[in-house]
Amino acid sequence: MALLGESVCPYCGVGCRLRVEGLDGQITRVRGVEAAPANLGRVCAKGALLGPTVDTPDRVRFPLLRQPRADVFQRASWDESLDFVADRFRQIIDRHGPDAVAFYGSGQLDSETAYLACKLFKGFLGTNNTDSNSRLCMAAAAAGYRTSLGSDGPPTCYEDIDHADVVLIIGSNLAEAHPVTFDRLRAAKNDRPGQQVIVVDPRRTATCAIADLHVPIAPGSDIAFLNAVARLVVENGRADEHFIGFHTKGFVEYVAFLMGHSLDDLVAATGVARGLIEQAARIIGKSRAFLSLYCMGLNQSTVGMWKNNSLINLHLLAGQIGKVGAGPFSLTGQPNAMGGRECGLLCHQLPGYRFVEDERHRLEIEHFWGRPQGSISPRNGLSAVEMFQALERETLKAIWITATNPMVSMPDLHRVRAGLAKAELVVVSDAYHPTETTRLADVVLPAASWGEKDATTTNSERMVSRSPRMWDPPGEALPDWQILCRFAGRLGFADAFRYVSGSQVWDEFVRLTKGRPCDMAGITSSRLNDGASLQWPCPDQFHYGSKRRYLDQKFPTSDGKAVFLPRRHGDPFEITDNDFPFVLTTGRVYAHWHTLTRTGKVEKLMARDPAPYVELGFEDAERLGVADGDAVRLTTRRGQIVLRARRDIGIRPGTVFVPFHWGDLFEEGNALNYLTVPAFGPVEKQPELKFCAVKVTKARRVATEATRTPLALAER
Ligand SMILES: Nc1nc2c(c(=O)[nH]1)N[C@H]1C(S)=C(S)[C@@H](COP(=O)(O)OP(=O)(O)OC[C@H]3O[C@@H](n4cnc5c(=O)[nH]c(N)nc54)[C@H](O)[C@@H]3O)O[C@H]1N2
Ligand SMILES: Nc1nc2c(c(=O)[nH]1)N[C@H]1C(S)=C(S)[C@@H](COP(=O)(O)OP(=O)(O)OC[C@H]3O[C@@H](n4cnc5c(=O)[nH]c(N)nc54)[C@H](O)[C@@H]3O)O[C@H]1N2
Ligand code: SF4
Ligand SMILES: [Mo]
Repeated sequence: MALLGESVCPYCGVGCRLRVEGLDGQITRVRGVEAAPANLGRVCAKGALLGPTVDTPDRVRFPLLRQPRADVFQRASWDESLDFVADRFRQIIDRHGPDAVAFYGSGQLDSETAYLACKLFKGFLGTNNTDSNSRLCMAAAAAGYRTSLGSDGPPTCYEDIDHADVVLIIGSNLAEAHPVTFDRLRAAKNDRPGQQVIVVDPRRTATCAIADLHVPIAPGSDIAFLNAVARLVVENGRADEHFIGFHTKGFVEYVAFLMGHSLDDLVAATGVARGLIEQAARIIGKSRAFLSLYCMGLNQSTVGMWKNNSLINLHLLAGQIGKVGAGPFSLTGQPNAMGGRECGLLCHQLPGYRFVEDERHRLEIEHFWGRPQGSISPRNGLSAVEMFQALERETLKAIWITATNPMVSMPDLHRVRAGLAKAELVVVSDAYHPTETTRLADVVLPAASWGEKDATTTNSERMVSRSPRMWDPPGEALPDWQILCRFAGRLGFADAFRYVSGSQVWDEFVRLTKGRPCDMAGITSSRLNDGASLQWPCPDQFHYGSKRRYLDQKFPTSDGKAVFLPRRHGDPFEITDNDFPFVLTTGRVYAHWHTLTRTGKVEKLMARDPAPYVELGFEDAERLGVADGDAVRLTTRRGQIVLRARRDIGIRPGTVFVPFHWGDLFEEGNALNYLTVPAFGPVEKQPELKFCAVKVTKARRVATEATRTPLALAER
């Protein structure tokens, strides 16, 4: 058995460092690296079972071109396929202008690719239509940090878990979605029995196993909960007046706002007993080191940014930020959702936490890229949901999709399918084919995946690491950044996209972060290639990186003060009524990663969670006459699906939960996101994936137990 290398896990944002061992071209063992601060030797089942995902029969090995007017793909050469795509892009831009093309990427792209996609589309093609699935994931957290504290990026680190005396887990199912961080918290709690854990989630999830207090609020009522807690903290005399006076602004208006709402009204909106909220407020008010961990339960909402602001208000009120063991810690979903934001991949961003709408930022980037003034459009581009809507309206003509599977993961899939059908050109770069999205593409490009390329990523705690290439990609597959460079060359930009290595791309990018809040100028390729992992800010190459931010309690706002932002509780976009009386909320299970292209091929993981299901409360199930395993039809204003029922005593009455992993390849037309609503927040533009109104009825048809459809191998 030989060591193949040490690499960051390609799944969740915990960013575990893994030791990968192999024999005769096969991975034989994956273990956690003891010295890695993210995981201290731990690993979860998904990471440990990466082996079977690498060399599968459905890996894309060569570029594939759809045959005209047919549903078959033909193998093509790189030259042929990229010439074709470049010609079509050029024609479309000539006819309709640069905003007729778009790049839809992913928080799973390495920073090298995210940076180059931004450079090519924003700097050279002249459109800000680059966005990523981070829009469905972290946009509200990014906007929340920026508006409250002056900059995106968490102030905290994993070690804070060991120092906190109170941990609030709100809208996060840590045990299943960030299992290694959960294990660390459990261990910390065992070592320090005084540590208290509060979980705020409409469901009694696996995370509640370590909760001292579970507050099962009504879906969507986080702002009411957080405002009620804040009001009680003030009333209990627990506000930190010194911190508030010196380091914040807007406190007077904030308190007036809190006092302007009756506690009874706030409590009523949360749908839980007042005593639970009082208890939470007492625990939080007395805390000496208060840490909160939060994720999609806060972000995936039309008021996601407001939920984030409300949570940060609570930290400011209690002076619980910028010190050891304390702070609002947004858990990142994907392995490089942080890096994507640093590189400026979202449609309102530019590299180094800069913004499209800021003229000075545009000038700085244009100058750096050697582009004439005015090359970068001053208008924000289309965000994720808007891209697919624009395809259907035919204002967007071409889309390049990389490292994401929107035909499973976007809300309102019937519309997504219609959008893709209307597109003049759909290019998908993926590691596997078919996926629900590649089978709707005109061109499928073979991407080198985890272990097959050098790749730099930033995890939840701002830790930047480089994962090495450990083996060769299959067939002619290439790293995503190289595919983009080849494409850029064909569009006439060869000089600006001539890189000898990913290291060179990275070193160019980090120069752009010099002096910015996410300063990575000291995180050079030579340090990363030597195996160093460093947390930004890290301004020069002698700097050891920063575990925590804001320890001087100065915030990157114009006057150095953090801002209280009073946010009112309101209704979600689609409320329940007589026709659609249940709330449908959605999420994940431990064994699976997103749309199953990888974990769906691992026998042990499939054995744990073989098929989709709907979780509904015991009493609701009784009332509907539904037993465990019965078929249940879920109908919303957008579609219907049939799933097996799981009765659960831990879910709020009136709420049902469905995991989103299973797409059309598992059972045609029966994916969760056919039901969900595409409404999104006005600023952060993150869709409301955690809330829509649904009808639940008993069905006769039983959902299939089929495994993934046999692969259509004919075309290769
Ligand atoms: N096993 C596994 N782990 C993963 C992933 C995966 O696919 N599989 N994906 C990764 C990614 S990209 C992400 S973004 C993270 C997501 O990680 P999480 O956000 O922890 O996971 P979810 O299951 O999407 O949602 C978390 C919880 O939010 C609750 N919730 C729903 N509505 C509300 C609400 O209105 N308020 C509150 N307070 N809670 C609510 C749900 O009941 C659910 O338990 O996981 C990452 N880790
Ligand atoms: N209802 C509902 N919907 C949701 C969510 C929810 O909670 N509820 N969560 C949302 C969130 S937070 C997220 S992050 C999204 C995730 O949703 P997606 O991003 O669509 O899910 P993945 O399956 O991770 O898609 C990644 C794709 O990249 C491919 N791939 C793997 N490695 C590589 C590589 O190196 N290069 C390239 N080019 N491709 C590669 C994989 O095969 C796969 O097809 O789902 C969102 N959708
Ligand atoms: S916790 Fe996340 S990063 Fe760590 S091994 Fe599991 S999936 Fe990978
Ligand atoms: Mo995510």
